[in-house]
Amino acid sequence: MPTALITGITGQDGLYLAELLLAKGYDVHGLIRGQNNPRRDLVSDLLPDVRLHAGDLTDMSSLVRALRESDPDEVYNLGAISYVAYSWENASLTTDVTAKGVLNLLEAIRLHAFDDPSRVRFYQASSSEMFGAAQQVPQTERTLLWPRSPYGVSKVFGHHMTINYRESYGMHASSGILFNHESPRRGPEFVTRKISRAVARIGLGLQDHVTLGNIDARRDWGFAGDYVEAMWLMLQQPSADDYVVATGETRSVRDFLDLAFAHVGIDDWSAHVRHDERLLRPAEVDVLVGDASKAREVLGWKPRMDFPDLVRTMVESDLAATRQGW
Ligand code: NDP
Ligand code: GDR
Repeated sequence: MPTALITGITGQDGLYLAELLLAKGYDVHGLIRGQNNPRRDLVSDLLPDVRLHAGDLTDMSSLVRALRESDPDEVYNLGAISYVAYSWENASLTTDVTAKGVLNLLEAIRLHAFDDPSRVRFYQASSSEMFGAAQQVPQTERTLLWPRSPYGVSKVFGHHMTINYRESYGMHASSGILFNHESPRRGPEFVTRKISRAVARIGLGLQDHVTLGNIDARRDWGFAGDYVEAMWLMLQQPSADDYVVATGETRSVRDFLDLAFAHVGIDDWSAHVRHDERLLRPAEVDVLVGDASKAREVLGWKPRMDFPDLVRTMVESDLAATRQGW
């Protein structure tokens, strides 16, 4: 039975990935931080077979201990401060976790598997935010990186460190450059879930409006459940590499609003959406769209859920949760 250790197991992707690996017969371990993490019960209730290890990406010895206790064949580094807007307010902390945390984990693997570091396969959660203001459209694995936030800069560090450890020590270290992916498990701070939750409440007459920032921003949005499959596929390849994972279609926040409100029978949403310029970012990423040809050709990966289905799934899930009083 292969063994996997997942950092960020309490997050959206961590939950989907753990489910996928358990279904494939893996022994799944997760790193969990904090003395009283409110999401520990969520993981234990949903995935009772996952074994949790206390640890933090900023605490190197906790990573070494988690590796010793789990002795994994595969490590998926999904842990990060992942909210771009927050990364300006806590730039130094974001750098400690999202950038330096990657180095800590790579070093911990090297210490743990000192005889042969390539025996532990490593996945790094890189991001389309690394492209930022890149001029090339669509973005590929070769596109020049031009990050626009402390989060994006931190992800560039982690991305290059992953490549460097592959090249320096022969580690099987792969980097998935994933474009935005969403689901009913998406954190409520991200724009898609903020909208789906608000639209459900507005549709049920419990709320009047939602306040947003830049609704002209365009993203390449896919479904998280599809994207964790690409992570797993990367670690099954004979050699490690970097892959863009995306749908190839770009949509605006306005497009998301159109479909979400239509789902609750509101065609003109203008009275229900307010603008607050405090929600604008110091530097915005205007348009992202990925070219996932390499993932398609080498990994045989393609997204299954399209944009309208994604919006519908999220709004329906929030309608059901709101009706049940969650
Ligand atoms: P989430 O924000 O849902 O989850 C982040 C996870 O990181 C949580 O489990 C959180 O744990 C954990 N974490 C935060 N700080 C630390 C720390 N100091 N040490 C250990 N773990 C920590 O993110 P997603 O699931 O959406 O994303 C997973 C990864 O993929 C992230 O690295 C993200 O940056 C990256 N990514 C995500 C994309 C997306 O569209 N979702 C696209 C591209 C990349 P806790 O519960 O304790 O806070
Ligand atoms: P993003 O996701 O920054 O792309 O990072 P987010 O959903 O936060 O923003 C997407 C776009 O929507 C605009 N926007 C708003 N965003 C939020 N959160 N709240 C608002 O009220 C709002 N109004 C408009 C933003 O300005 C932005 O242009 C996500 C994260 O998961 C990262 O960790 C990941 O690396 C990238 O996706 C790929």
